[in-house]
Amino acid sequence: DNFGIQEALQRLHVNKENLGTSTGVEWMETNEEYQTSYSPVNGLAIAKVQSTSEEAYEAVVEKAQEAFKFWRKKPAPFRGEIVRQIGNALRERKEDLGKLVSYEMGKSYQEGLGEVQEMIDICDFAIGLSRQLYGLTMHSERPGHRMYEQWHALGIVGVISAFNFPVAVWSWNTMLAWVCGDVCIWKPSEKAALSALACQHIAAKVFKDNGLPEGISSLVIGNYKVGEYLSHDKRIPLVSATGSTRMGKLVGEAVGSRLGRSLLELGGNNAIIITPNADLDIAIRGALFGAVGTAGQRCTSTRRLIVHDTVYEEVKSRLASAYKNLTIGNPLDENFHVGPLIDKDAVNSYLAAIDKVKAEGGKEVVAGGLMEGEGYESGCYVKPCIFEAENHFQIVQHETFAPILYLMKYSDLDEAIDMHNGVPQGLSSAIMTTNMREAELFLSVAGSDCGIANVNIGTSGAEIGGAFGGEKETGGGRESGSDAWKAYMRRQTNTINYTTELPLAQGIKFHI
Ligand code: UN1
Repeated sequence: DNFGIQEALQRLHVNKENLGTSTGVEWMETNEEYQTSYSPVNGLAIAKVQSTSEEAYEAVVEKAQEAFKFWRKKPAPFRGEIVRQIGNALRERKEDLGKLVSYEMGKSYQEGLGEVQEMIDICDFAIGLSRQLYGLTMHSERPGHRMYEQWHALGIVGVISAFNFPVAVWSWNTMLAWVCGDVCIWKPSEKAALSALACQHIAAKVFKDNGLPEGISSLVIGNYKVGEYLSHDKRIPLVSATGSTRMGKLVGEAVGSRLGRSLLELGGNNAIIITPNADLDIAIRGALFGAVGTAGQRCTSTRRLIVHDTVYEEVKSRLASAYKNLTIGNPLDENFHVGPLIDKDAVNSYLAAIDKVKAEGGKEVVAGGLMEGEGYESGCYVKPCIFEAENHFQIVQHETFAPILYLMKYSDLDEAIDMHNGVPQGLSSAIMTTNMREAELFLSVAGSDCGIANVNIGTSGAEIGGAFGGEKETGGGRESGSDAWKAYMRRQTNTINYTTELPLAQGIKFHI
């Protein structure tokens, strides 16, 4: 049984004719080598895609520039209407796309569906936003003058996305960018190019059905080199990049050196503080999903648990028994909780991290290791594991994209907050407590230093309505909800004089 994946691929038009580089419905032959997409579920090749050559990239940017001149003049609510149609097309393809995401990158089918739901949600958000791209009006200090600000479309937005959320993160960026009047060039992770191809088909059909030109939605395929085309290109005013801190620094530096804008959503090292006043049923469940969901491959995954010494032993033993009940296997089969890691490189990083934490003095609570035997032929399935560790361990300071959880003990909440903040990353965080003072301290300026701080829910699974992103090495960018749209527009301050005088600001006198 293949869980209907072949049929889903057909319906999503993921087949041999999809070459890779696209400006919409048009696909470009590039003479570059093909790369094969393998599924970590069973190790089989799914399909081949062709990398984008420098010439093809040039053609894409030229089309995008042309399309921008057209698209920016369309009223924003019209652009919202196009996004509404894309949202509806995603509703129709939710199961198929969820399945492809699950098969291509290994998250559970339920999480694949959840990811497509995030796309649908951001479409709805963007539609409303298309009538709310508000600027402020100001009172001028000069008589007979009016001041206001307006937000204009920025231009071409480059979107570099990661394998772990191969479709949702693209949609957070593009749906907002499109209603803002921008056009987008997407470079998906080369590890999840097929999910991107499927999305490109869905969006391109809507653009075509509405008689809109090529170049509003473009796709380029390849490794970091193709990402470099985007980050070095002066014609791209904004590059939004999701991925490792290492990658983000390269993108940020390249874009910064040409004084472009970058929006970075990079690594996390997310912790949950469990206080003596926690509802432990909720705390255990929140920590469990946070640590093992998506096999620990979310940037919001829970990597550290900082537990008060009075509840430490109970948390440890309850977590250990919960881990015993986890089932590991084919993510398309809903009987399994945990799917594979993305590839063998990820498995090697996971194994190396386990060696490292042991070498640094970590104590095993739940053992890790590679799964072997029937159903695990891809070599990508690993056991979620737990170690008692210390916050200053090198490996604890580092984001390992795998289901490894570090347990730590504290006795005083200020000390716990110091430990919590004592890592280079600053994405997501949580406190488990029913005590108002503890919760408010954690959310205060002296509390969590992360972009996301939760009470009585885990670190992962943010809703699209809030701004998503984090501080420090997470890169400082904010995507998705709230006023994250402002990153995709340029602000213009306008002063209009409707008198016959010409008074100068600051009362300066200048007469001839
Ligand atoms: C990511 O891992 O890059 O909050 C994004 C979450 C999801 C998004 C994660 N909504 O876990």
